[in-house]
Amino acid sequence: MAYDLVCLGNPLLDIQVDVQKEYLDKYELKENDAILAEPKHMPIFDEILKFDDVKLVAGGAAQNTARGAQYVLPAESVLYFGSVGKDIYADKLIEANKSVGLTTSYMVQDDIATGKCGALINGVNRSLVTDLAAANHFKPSHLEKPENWAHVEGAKAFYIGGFHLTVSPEAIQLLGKHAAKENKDFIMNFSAPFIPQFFKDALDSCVPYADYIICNESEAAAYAESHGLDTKDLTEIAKYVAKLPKVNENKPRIVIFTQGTDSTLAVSYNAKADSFDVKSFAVHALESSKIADTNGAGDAFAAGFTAGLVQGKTLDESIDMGHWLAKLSIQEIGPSYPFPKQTY
Ligand code: 26A
Repeated sequence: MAYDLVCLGNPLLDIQVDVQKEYLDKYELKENDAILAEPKHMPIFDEILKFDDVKLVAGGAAQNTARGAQYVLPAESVLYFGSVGKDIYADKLIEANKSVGLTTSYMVQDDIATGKCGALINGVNRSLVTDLAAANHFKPSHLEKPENWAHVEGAKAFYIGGFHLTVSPEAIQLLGKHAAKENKDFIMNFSAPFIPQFFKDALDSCVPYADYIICNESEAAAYAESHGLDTKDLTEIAKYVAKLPKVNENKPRIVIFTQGTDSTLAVSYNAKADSFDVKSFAVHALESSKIADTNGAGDAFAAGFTAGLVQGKTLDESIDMGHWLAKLSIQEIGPSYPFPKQTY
Protein backbone atom coordinates (compact mmCIF):
# COMPACT_ATOMS: atom_id res chain seq x y z
CA MET A 1 0.00 0.00 0.00
CA ALA A 2 1.58 3.29 -1.07
CA TYR A 3 0.51 6.63 0.36
CA ASP A 4 1.28 9.56 -1.97
CA LEU A 5 1.86 11.99 0.89
CA VAL A 6 3.75 11.30 4.12
CA CYS A 7 3.55 13.88 6.93
CA LEU A 8 5.54 14.25 10.15
CA GLY A 9 4.65 16.30 13.20
CA ASN A 10 3.60 16.50 16.84
CA PRO A 11 0.16 14.93 17.44
CA LEU A 12 -1.71 17.01 20.01
CA LEU A 13 -5.20 17.21 21.39
CA ASP A 14 -6.47 20.79 21.39
CA ILE A 15 -8.31 21.95 24.49
CA GLN A 16 -10.12 24.91 23.00
CA VAL A 17 -11.89 27.69 24.91
CA ASP A 18 -12.87 31.32 24.39
CA VAL A 19 -10.97 33.69 26.66
CA GLN A 20 -10.81 37.39 27.39
CA LYS A 21 -7.58 39.34 27.04
CA GLU A 22 -7.23 39.42 30.85
CA TYR A 23 -6.79 35.64 30.89
CA LEU A 24 -3.98 35.89 28.33
CA ASP A 25 -2.39 38.73 30.31
CA LYS A 26 -2.49 36.67 33.49
CA TYR A 27 -0.21 34.10 31.83
CA GLU A 28 1.79 36.64 29.81
CA LEU A 29 0.52 35.21 26.52
CA LYS A 30 0.27 37.13 23.25
CA GLU A 31 -3.13 37.28 21.51
CA ASN A 32 -1.88 35.50 18.39
CA ASP A 33 1.01 33.14 19.00
CA ALA A 34 2.08 29.52 19.47
CA ILE A 35 4.54 28.60 22.22
CA LEU A 36 5.89 25.70 24.23
CA ALA A 37 4.36 25.80 27.71
CA GLU A 38 6.72 26.86 30.49
CA PRO A 39 6.14 25.63 34.05
CA LYS A 40 4.18 28.82 34.80
CA HIS A 41 1.66 27.94 32.05
CA MET A 42 0.91 24.41 33.26
CA PRO A 43 -2.12 25.33 35.43
CA ILE A 44 -3.87 26.54 32.25
CA PHE A 45 -4.70 23.00 31.11
CA ASP A 46 -6.66 22.01 34.23
CA GLU A 47 -8.26 25.44 34.45
CA ILE A 48 -9.64 25.53 30.92
CA LEU A 49 -10.88 21.92 31.09
CA LYS A 50 -13.40 23.28 33.60
CA PHE A 51 -14.63 26.11 31.36
CA ASP A 52 -18.28 25.69 30.25
CA ASP A 53 -17.44 26.10 26.57
CA VAL A 54 -14.44 23.73 26.51
CA LYS A 55 -14.07 21.71 23.31
CA LEU A 56 -11.65 18.84 22.75
CA VAL A 57 -10.59 18.73 19.12
CA ALA A 58 -7.82 16.97 17.24
CA GLY A 59 -4.85 19.28 16.74
CA GLY A 60 -1.11 19.23 16.12
CA ALA A 61 -0.31 21.49 13.19
CA ALA A 62 1.02 18.90 10.70
CA GLN A 63 -1.66 16.42 11.73
CA ASN A 64 -4.28 19.06 10.88
CA THR A 65 -2.60 19.47 7.49
CA ALA A 66 -2.48 15.70 6.97
CA ARG A 67 -6.21 15.43 7.80
CA GLY A 68 -6.98 18.31 5.44
CA ALA A 69 -4.95 16.84 2.58
CA GLN A 70 -6.66 13.47 3.05
CA TYR A 71 -10.02 15.31 3.10
CA VAL A 72 -9.25 16.53 -0.43
CA LEU A 73 -7.38 13.55 -1.91
CA PRO A 74 -8.69 10.07 -2.85
CA ALA A 75 -8.92 7.47 -0.04
CA GLU A 76 -5.64 6.21 1.43
CA SER A 77 -3.49 9.00 0.01
CA VAL A 78 -1.97 10.33 3.25
CA LEU A 79 0.02 8.81 6.10
CA TYR A 80 1.01 10.71 9.25
CA PHE A 81 3.88 9.99 11.67
CA GLY A 82 4.11 11.29 15.24
CA SER A 83 4.32 10.13 18.83
CA VAL A 84 1.41 9.71 21.28
CA GLY A 85 0.67 8.11 24.66
CA LYS A 86 -1.71 5.26 25.49
CA ASP A 87 -4.73 7.25 26.67
CA ILE A 88 -8.16 8.58 25.78
CA TYR A 89 -6.54 11.66 24.22
CA ALA A 90 -4.82 9.44 21.65
CA ASP A 91 -8.13 7.62 21.08
CA LYS A 92 -9.75 10.97 20.26
CA LEU A 93 -7.03 11.78 17.73
CA ILE A 94 -7.42 8.40 16.07
CA GLU A 95 -11.21 8.94 15.89
CA ALA A 96 -10.81 12.37 14.21
CA ASN A 97 -8.24 11.00 11.77
CA LYS A 98 -10.54 8.10 10.92
CA SER A 99 -13.39 10.51 10.16
CA VAL A 100 -11.47 11.77 7.12
CA GLY A 101 -9.69 8.47 6.42
CA LEU A 102 -6.23 9.63 7.50
CA THR A 103 -3.86 6.73 8.21
CA THR A 104 -1.47 7.11 11.12
CA SER A 105 1.64 5.25 12.14
CA TYR A 106 2.11 6.53 15.67
CA MET A 107 5.09 5.76 17.83
CA VAL A 108 3.39 4.90 21.14
CA GLN A 109 4.91 5.85 24.51
CA ASP A 110 3.87 3.54 27.34
CA ASP A 111 4.25 5.93 30.24
CA ILE A 112 3.90 9.41 28.78
CA ALA A 113 0.62 11.21 28.13
CA THR A 114 -0.46 12.37 24.67
CA GLY A 115 0.53 15.98 24.06
CA LYS A 116 -2.00 18.77 24.46
CA CYS A 117 -2.43 22.31 23.27
CA GLY A 118 -4.45 24.98 25.05
CA ALA A 119 -6.11 26.83 22.17
CA LEU A 120 -7.16 30.13 23.69
CA ILE A 121 -9.51 31.84 21.28
CA ASN A 122 -9.91 35.59 21.55
CA GLY A 123 -12.09 36.91 18.70
CA VAL A 124 -10.27 36.24 15.42
CA ASN A 125 -6.99 35.60 17.25
CA ARG A 126 -5.74 32.40 18.82
CA SER A 127 -3.01 31.85 21.37
CA LEU A 128 -1.66 28.29 21.46
CA VAL A 129 0.19 26.89 24.49
CA THR A 130 1.56 23.40 24.08
CA ASP A 131 2.68 20.66 26.43
CA LEU A 132 4.30 18.24 23.96
CA ALA A 133 4.60 15.30 26.39
CA ALA A 134 4.65 12.07 24.30
CA ALA A 135 5.03 14.07 21.05
CA ASN A 136 8.46 15.13 22.29
CA HIS A 137 9.70 11.54 22.22
CA PHE A 138 9.46 10.81 18.51
CA LYS A 139 12.63 9.14 17.25
CA PRO A 140 14.03 8.66 13.72
CA SER A 141 14.26 4.93 14.50
CA HIS A 142 10.45 4.83 14.14
CA LEU A 143 10.80 5.92 10.50
CA GLU A 144 13.55 3.38 9.94
CA LYS A 145 11.39 0.41 10.92
CA PRO A 146 11.02 -1.60 7.69
CA GLU A 147 7.22 -1.28 7.54
CA ASN A 148 7.46 2.52 7.98
CA TRP A 149 10.39 3.03 5.66
CA ALA A 150 8.40 1.19 2.98
CA HIS A 151 5.81 4.01 3.31
CA VAL A 152 8.58 6.60 2.95
CA GLU A 153 9.83 4.87 -0.18
CA GLY A 154 6.31 4.66 -1.58
CA ALA A 155 5.53 8.36 -1.07
CA LYS A 156 5.63 11.04 -3.76
CA ALA A 157 5.78 13.99 -1.38
CA PHE A 158 6.53 14.89 2.25
CA TYR A 159 5.01 17.54 4.49
CA ILE A 160 6.89 18.52 7.63
CA GLY A 161 5.59 20.72 10.42
CA GLY A 162 8.31 23.15 11.49
CA PHE A 163 7.13 22.59 15.06
CA HIS A 164 8.80 19.18 14.81
CA LEU A 165 12.19 20.96 14.72
CA THR A 166 11.84 21.17 18.51
CA VAL A 167 11.63 17.37 18.66
CA SER A 168 13.72 15.59 16.02
CA PRO A 169 15.56 17.56 13.32
CA GLU A 170 17.29 14.22 12.61
CA ALA A 171 13.98 12.65 11.57
CA ILE A 172 13.28 15.61 9.27
CA GLN A 173 16.74 15.35 7.72
CA LEU A 174 16.28 11.63 7.15
CA LEU A 175 13.13 12.33 5.12
CA GLY A 176 14.74 15.35 3.46
CA LYS A 177 17.71 13.34 2.23
CA HIS A 178 15.45 10.67 0.80
CA ALA A 179 13.23 13.26 -0.92
CA ALA A 180 16.21 15.07 -2.46
CA LYS A 181 17.81 11.84 -3.68
CA GLU A 182 14.57 10.61 -5.25
CA ASN A 183 13.52 14.03 -6.59
CA LYS A 184 10.31 14.01 -4.50
CA ASP A 185 8.57 17.14 -3.21
CA PHE A 186 9.61 18.22 0.28
CA ILE A 187 7.34 20.81 1.87
CA MET A 188 8.13 22.54 5.15
CA ASN A 189 6.22 24.99 7.27
CA PHE A 190 7.97 27.41 9.68
CA SER A 191 4.95 26.93 12.02
CA ALA A 192 5.55 29.74 14.57
CA PRO A 193 7.80 32.75 15.16
CA PHE A 194 9.64 30.94 17.96
CA ILE A 195 10.94 28.34 15.48
CA PRO A 196 13.19 30.71 13.46
CA GLN A 197 13.86 32.62 16.67
CA PHE A 198 14.91 29.84 19.08
CA PHE A 199 15.43 26.82 16.81
CA LYS A 200 17.42 28.66 14.15
CA ASP A 201 20.22 26.08 13.78
CA ALA A 202 17.79 23.18 13.53
CA LEU A 203 15.76 25.10 10.94
CA ASP A 204 18.86 26.05 8.94
CA SER A 205 19.93 22.40 8.88
CA CYS A 206 16.63 21.35 7.24
CA VAL A 207 15.85 24.23 4.84
CA PRO A 208 18.37 22.96 2.23
CA TYR A 209 16.03 19.98 1.64
CA ALA A 210 12.91 22.11 1.17
CA ASP A 211 11.37 22.55 -2.26
CA TYR A 212 8.45 24.47 -0.78
CA ILE A 213 8.44 26.62 2.33
CA ILE A 214 5.16 27.87 3.75
CA CYS A 215 4.82 30.38 6.58
CA ASN A 216 2.84 33.43 7.65
CA GLU A 217 3.93 37.03 7.82
CA SER A 218 4.94 37.00 11.50
CA GLU A 219 7.06 33.86 11.04
CA ALA A 220 8.72 35.52 8.01
CA ALA A 221 9.48 38.60 10.13
CA ALA A 222 10.93 36.42 12.92
CA TYR A 223 13.08 34.64 10.33
CA ALA A 224 14.40 37.95 8.98
CA GLU A 225 15.24 39.15 12.45
CA SER A 226 17.00 36.00 13.65
CA HIS A 227 18.99 35.76 10.41
CA GLY A 228 20.07 39.40 10.53
CA LEU A 229 18.35 40.33 7.25
CA ASP A 230 18.39 44.04 6.85
CA THR A 231 14.79 44.21 5.63
CA LYS A 232 11.20 43.89 6.77
CA ASP A 233 9.94 43.68 3.19
CA LEU A 234 8.20 40.33 2.73
CA THR A 235 9.19 39.95 -0.94
CA GLU A 236 12.84 40.53 -0.05
CA ILE A 237 12.66 38.00 2.81
CA ALA A 238 11.02 35.45 0.50
CA LYS A 239 13.73 36.00 -2.13
CA TYR A 240 16.45 35.43 0.48
CA VAL A 241 14.89 32.14 1.64
CA ALA A 242 14.19 31.00 -1.93
CA LYS A 243 17.84 31.53 -2.90
CA LEU A 244 19.38 29.66 0.07
CA PRO A 245 21.45 26.59 -0.86
CA LYS A 246 19.40 23.62 -2.01
CA VAL A 247 20.35 19.94 -2.01
CA ASN A 248 18.07 18.92 -4.88
CA GLU A 249 19.12 21.19 -7.73
CA ASN A 250 16.57 19.66 -10.12
CA LYS A 251 13.78 21.96 -9.05
CA PRO A 252 13.48 25.53 -7.83
CA ARG A 253 12.64 26.46 -4.26
CA ILE A 254 9.26 28.16 -3.89
CA VAL A 255 8.52 30.25 -0.81
CA ILE A 256 4.91 31.00 0.11
CA PHE A 257 3.97 33.63 2.69
CA THR A 258 0.36 33.85 3.83
CA GLN A 259 -0.82 37.08 5.44
CA GLY A 260 -4.21 36.46 7.06
CA THR A 261 -6.84 38.17 4.94
CA ASP A 262 -4.22 39.90 2.77
CA SER A 263 -2.93 38.31 -0.43
CA THR A 264 -0.58 35.32 -0.34
CA LEU A 265 2.88 35.90 -1.78
CA ALA A 266 4.76 33.23 -3.75
CA VAL A 267 8.39 33.65 -4.78
CA SER A 268 10.29 31.05 -6.85
CA TYR A 269 13.98 31.13 -7.52
CA ASN A 270 15.39 29.78 -10.76
CA ALA A 271 19.06 29.08 -10.00
CA LYS A 272 20.07 28.45 -13.62
CA ALA A 273 18.82 31.85 -14.76
CA ASP A 274 19.50 33.47 -11.35
CA SER A 275 16.04 35.01 -11.53
CA PHE A 276 12.96 35.26 -9.33
CA ASP A 277 9.31 34.89 -10.15
CA VAL A 278 7.12 36.87 -7.75
CA LYS A 279 3.35 36.37 -7.66
CA SER A 280 0.52 37.38 -5.38
CA PHE A 281 -2.85 35.64 -4.88
CA ALA A 282 -5.98 37.06 -3.25
CA VAL A 283 -7.57 34.92 -0.50
CA HIS A 284 -11.19 33.76 -0.71
CA ALA A 285 -13.22 36.44 1.04
CA LEU A 286 -15.45 35.49 3.99
CA GLU A 287 -17.70 37.71 6.10
CA SER A 288 -16.21 37.88 9.58
CA SER A 289 -19.58 36.86 11.09
CA LYS A 290 -19.08 33.43 9.48
CA ILE A 291 -15.71 32.77 11.16
CA ALA A 292 -15.99 30.20 13.97
CA ASP A 293 -12.32 30.53 14.91
CA THR A 294 -8.96 30.77 13.13
CA ASN A 295 -7.34 27.84 14.95
CA GLY A 296 -5.79 25.73 12.17
CA ALA A 297 -6.35 28.23 9.34
CA GLY A 298 -2.69 28.08 8.27
CA ASP A 299 -2.67 24.29 8.51
CA ALA A 300 -5.75 24.11 6.29
CA PHE A 301 -4.08 26.39 3.74
CA ALA A 302 -1.03 24.10 3.74
CA ALA A 303 -3.36 21.09 3.37
CA GLY A 304 -5.20 22.39 0.32
CA PHE A 305 -1.94 23.56 -1.23
CA THR A 306 -0.15 20.26 -0.64
CA ALA A 307 -3.12 18.25 -1.90
CA GLY A 308 -2.98 20.33 -5.08
CA LEU A 309 0.72 19.61 -5.56
CA VAL A 310 0.18 15.89 -4.99
CA GLN A 311 -2.53 15.96 -7.67
CA GLY A 312 -0.07 17.57 -10.08
CA LYS A 313 -1.90 20.92 -10.15
CA THR A 314 -0.06 24.14 -11.02
CA LEU A 315 1.36 26.41 -8.32
CA ASP A 316 -1.43 28.93 -8.89
CA GLU A 317 -4.17 26.34 -8.60
CA SER A 318 -2.58 24.69 -5.55
CA ILE A 319 -2.46 28.05 -3.76
CA ASP A 320 -6.10 28.63 -4.66
CA MET A 321 -6.97 25.21 -3.22
CA GLY A 322 -5.17 26.26 -0.03
CA HIS A 323 -7.27 29.42 0.18
CA TRP A 324 -10.44 27.42 -0.48
CA LEU A 325 -9.73 24.88 2.28
CA ALA A 326 -8.69 27.57 4.80
CA LYS A 327 -12.00 29.33 4.18
CA LEU A 328 -13.88 26.10 4.89
CA SER A 329 -11.87 25.31 8.04
CA ILE A 330 -12.29 28.69 9.73
CA GLN A 331 -16.05 28.17 9.59
CA GLU A 332 -15.65 25.00 11.73
CA ILE A 333 -14.74 24.65 15.39
CA GLY A 334 -10.99 24.17 15.70
CA PRO A 335 -8.77 22.70 12.98
CA SER A 336 -11.59 20.74 11.34
CA TYR A 337 -13.19 20.36 7.92
CA PRO A 338 -16.91 20.39 7.02
CA PHE A 339 -19.14 17.38 6.53
CA PRO A 340 -20.77 16.48 4.24
CA LYS A 341 -17.54 16.74 2.33
CA GLN A 342 -17.17 19.65 -0.07
CA THR A 343 -15.17 19.48 -3.25
CA TYR A 344 -12.93 22.12 -4.80
C1 26A B 1 5.84 22.43 19.39
N1 26A B 1 4.56 23.11 19.35
C2 26A B 1 4.46 24.30 20.14
C3 26A B 1 3.52 22.64 18.57
C4 26A B 1 2.25 23.25 18.48
C5 26A B 1 1.32 22.70 17.59
N2 26A B 1 1.57 21.62 16.83
C6 26A B 1 2.78 21.06 16.98
N3 26A B 1 3.73 21.54 17.82
N4 26A B 1 1.66 24.32 19.09
C7 26A B 1 0.42 24.43 18.58
N5 26A B 1 0.21 23.45 17.68
C8 26A B 1 -1.00 23.17 16.90
O1 26A B 1 -1.19 24.19 15.97
C9 26A B 1 -2.52 24.03 15.51
C10 26A B 1 -3.01 25.29 14.88
O2 26A B 1 -2.25 25.62 13.79
C11 26A B 1 -2.27 23.13 17.72
O3 26A B 1 -2.49 21.82 18.22
C12 26A B 1 -3.34 23.57 16.72
O4 26A B 1 -4.18 22.51 16.34
